[in-house]
Amino acid sequence: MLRERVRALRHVFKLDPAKPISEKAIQMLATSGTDAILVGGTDGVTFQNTADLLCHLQNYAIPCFQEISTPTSFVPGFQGYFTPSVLNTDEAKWILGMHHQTIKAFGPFVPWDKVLLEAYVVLNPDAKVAKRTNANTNLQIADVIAYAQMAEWLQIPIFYVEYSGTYGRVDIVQEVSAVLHHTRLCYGGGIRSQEQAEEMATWADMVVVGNLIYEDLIQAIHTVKWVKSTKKRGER
Ligand code: 1GP
Repeated sequence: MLRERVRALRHVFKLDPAKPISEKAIQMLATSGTDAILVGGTDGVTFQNTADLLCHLQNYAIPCFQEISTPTSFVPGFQGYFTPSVLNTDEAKWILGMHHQTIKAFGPFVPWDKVLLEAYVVLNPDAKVAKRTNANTNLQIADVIAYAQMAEWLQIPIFYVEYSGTYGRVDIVQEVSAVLHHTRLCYGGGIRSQEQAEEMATWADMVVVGNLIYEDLIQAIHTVKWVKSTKKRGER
């Protein structure tokens, strides 16, 4: 079951289909020991560039999931699909509006047993995703905790603290960690060093590394061992 598989994810690389990447880099990522590769991005994601990337990834045994940002980029063949719902926006289309339109258009083709909802809280105001979704990033810790509690109450399997492009506040991740019992806590954003990887892995169930892949591939590969050798505090 997909929910069970997600529980086993500790380190994940996020690949953006709109960014060029070499075959050698794909091989290094797929054989790095990471638990999965998540394919998705904010700009320029198409059916074609996602399908091309999946085609290369399928040469390896690594589990691959697609994070669906636009309905038309849905590509069959992934082991699972994550659909983001941004909780800290007032624009309903980024919460569940896109899901509604997608189901209306493609409902009979949705592989429901392979789709999981992700509750996002977007916290870097400069990130493309924050601007696109008009996210309210000016939040107190209490707001983020309340969003996490909503995710838990709604039985959303993943709560994603998203700092895409910048390293986030560990105190927020730590406090959110304390209120989640069934929902998995995912952290992504700005991980570039051993200290950062270990710090976030101490409180998050799942750590996502994205931009570093394109900036310093070797350092990105190192994050796998840094995250996976860190024991999460209060491991469930
Ligand atoms: C992006 O959370 C991921 O959606 C990872 O963030 O690209 O900053 O590593 P970075």
